[in-house]
Amino acid sequence: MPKSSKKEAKREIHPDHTPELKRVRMIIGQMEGVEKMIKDRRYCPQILQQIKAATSAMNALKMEVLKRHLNECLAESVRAGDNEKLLKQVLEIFQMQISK
Ligand SMILES: [Cu+2]
Repeated sequence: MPKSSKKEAKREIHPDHTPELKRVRMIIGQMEGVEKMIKDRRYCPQILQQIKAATSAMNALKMEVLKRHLNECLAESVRAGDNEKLLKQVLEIFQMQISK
């Protein structure tokens, strides 16, 4: 995220992502499961399966946060007719997808 964008993000009011906390807690539980499996010296593919499940849950979480951002933040720019801000927001999303 560019420096000016970070400052901008701090000043603005953002959507409530509290509904996503359920998924966050589920992922934490899955990762604690991975930790336990590693400590218990479980069979590698079983650990990989658990990591795969957590990765799927992370992707679902990512989609929910993105969906809310599109439906609320970008929609607000559309309503306000602020095309410059809208383009910045769209570009920011694309940059996140490209840079890993
Ligand atoms: Cu947003």
